[in-house]
Amino acid sequence: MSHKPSTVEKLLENPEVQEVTSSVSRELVERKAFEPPRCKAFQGRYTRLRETGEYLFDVDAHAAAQLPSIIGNRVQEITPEEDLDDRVKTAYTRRRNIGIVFSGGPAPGGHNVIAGLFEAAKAADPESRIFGFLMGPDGIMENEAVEVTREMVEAYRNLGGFTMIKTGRTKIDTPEKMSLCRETCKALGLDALVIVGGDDSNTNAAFLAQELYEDGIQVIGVPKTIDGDIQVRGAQGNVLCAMSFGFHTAARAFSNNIANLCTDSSSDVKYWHICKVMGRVASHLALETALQTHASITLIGEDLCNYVDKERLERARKEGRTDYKAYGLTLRHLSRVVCKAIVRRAAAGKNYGLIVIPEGVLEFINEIQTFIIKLSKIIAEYNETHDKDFHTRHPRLEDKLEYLKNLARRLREEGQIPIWSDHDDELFNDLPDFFQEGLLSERDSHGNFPFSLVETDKVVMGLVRDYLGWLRERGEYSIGIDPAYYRKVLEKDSLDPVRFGPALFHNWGEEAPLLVRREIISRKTLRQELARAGAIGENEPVPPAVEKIFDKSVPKFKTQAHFYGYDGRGNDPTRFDCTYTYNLGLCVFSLIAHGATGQMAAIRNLELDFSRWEPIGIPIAPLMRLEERKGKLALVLEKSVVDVDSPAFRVVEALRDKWMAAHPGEDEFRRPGPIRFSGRAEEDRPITLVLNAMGREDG
Ligand code: FBP
Repeated sequence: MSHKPSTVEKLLENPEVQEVTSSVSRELVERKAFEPPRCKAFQGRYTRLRETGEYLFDVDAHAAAQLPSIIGNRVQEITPEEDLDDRVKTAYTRRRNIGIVFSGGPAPGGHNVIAGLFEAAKAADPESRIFGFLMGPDGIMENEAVEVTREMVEAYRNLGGFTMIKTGRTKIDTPEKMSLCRETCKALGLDALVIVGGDDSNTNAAFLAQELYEDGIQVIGVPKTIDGDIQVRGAQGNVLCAMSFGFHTAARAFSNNIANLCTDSSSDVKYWHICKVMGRVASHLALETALQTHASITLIGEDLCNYVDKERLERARKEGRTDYKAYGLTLRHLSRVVCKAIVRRAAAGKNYGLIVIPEGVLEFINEIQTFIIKLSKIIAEYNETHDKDFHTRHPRLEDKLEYLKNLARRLREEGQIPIWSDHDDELFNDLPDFFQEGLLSERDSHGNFPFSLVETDKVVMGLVRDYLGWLRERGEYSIGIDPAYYRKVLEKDSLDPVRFGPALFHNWGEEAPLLVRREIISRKTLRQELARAGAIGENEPVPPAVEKIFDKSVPKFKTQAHFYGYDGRGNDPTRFDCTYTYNLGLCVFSLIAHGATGQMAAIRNLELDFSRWEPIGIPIAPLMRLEERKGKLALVLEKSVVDVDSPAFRVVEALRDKWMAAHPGEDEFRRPGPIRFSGRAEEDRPITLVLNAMGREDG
């Protein structure tokens, strides 16, 4: 039935229709009204900054040489103050211009960093101005900025994304780019610049702090990334920053979706859902997802890479040699780990489940990591020595492969130690096209490998499928049959279960799910084995009920692939992230107001109850290490990967078998539910933090 236009117009004028079609949902109204609590340090009129020598760092000599003005920085503690002496108060409350930029991938909570900074700056002096640089670091270099207003702050308060000023991934890594930044800071009369970003962006912050030191322009970093890999400890192991912001929200968002798949999977019982989750290198997001959902299998790269192939080692030992290739993770081993779990669940009668694969797992696989490093270096060297970059000159996969083949030949002929040998070329050509394409993808401006573009799950699952096929041929992969069901099916056709049971199952007589004997892998072998055991005569057909049981034992391995990344990254922040980021914004202002530079704003005790949160400034320069980037060694802020000795990992390890639920009973899936903004159901911090806090003496 169609409505006349006049009817539709009337409908659109109806207030109820307007309400339900408005972009302002009820959830949004409630979200915006939330006022994140201030931690104790920010409940006074002012704050005080105290340097502490309590925390030591292992300073890298290169960092000391390249960042001399900020290498001696110490941890700064922020405490509340009702009054300050005149000199400090004048500095604290002076009018300031502060620039802020988002850098790298979006992370829920960024807008609240701006909100906290804006409110603290305006409270100190209402004339102070905050400028938001547009589209990431490019905005600084091109002086593309907007002045942040109270309306803008209100419009984006507690909302996800970096929508207000957008973001970008440009690295400020040349003297020319540094000069452009200086020009912009001077043109806007900036007193301070705030860089909200991950390891690479905080690296940018440290170099800019050094560069702008003489100009008196302060630079402060803020730990952002859903990957959760900015975690800072002092040399004695004391936790200074337990987690970057955005991690909790992304993990909760992924977990809600994955938990829904757990429900679907255990209802329809026919699919294995393969869930790749973001996290460029570190598996923190996968670990938290495991804790949130209890998925059947969760791979953790940092754990798997410690693998030692004992059989291979033993073989070599007997031959009187050491086989170094026995150490470390290979694609083959990874697929075996997954297969083992699938086979165990199948034996328990469960031909379905959830596998969580961190996108960065490739980084932990020996052979792939070698390819990533070699190809990054080859591409970087090519770009440095040619007019056109590698990808423009070699647009198609065939062109790239041709280039690599010629490179291997040329290096062999020149007698050089080859970065790309004929052997590399052969191994690389054995990989599927889509995977080759992924490994040859364009690196970002920081030289990072784009893990999110590689179909890691497809590679791993391809191998899993092949290996399962092989196991099936050997009769080692079959679905366990419930003994009661077996009896029922046979008795329905007036057959004696005891006549067929011993011939059909290798564990006949047990109460556990019954497993078809290994010799029986087809209807043909079924007939042969039943006849051999005397359960049927030589020329007698297999009874349909027995065939039905056999068919039921044959696994069909059906998968559905999912990728969780950008969706969680764009989610509106949890209350934890809203509160964390708002306080980070307040912390940034305190650091600036007390003259700090080259520091990263952080909250100590984030893993404990909110009442114990303590804002601090962490010196960035002493955290820098030399790492290979774009084929060269460069100073960068070290990424934190999952610590396999941490309580969070050890708990997951201990419960792994329980969550795999390779038994006929109920699955152990957990339903974290959607992120809730109101009510008491939402947890107040990531489970990873809760567990890791238990490992702390003061926890
Ligand atoms: P940041 O470290 O910049 O926060 O980004 C993290 C991340 O979301 C990774 O998890 C992912 O691999 C990558 O960004 C994706 O990058 P892009 O946005 O360039 O596709």
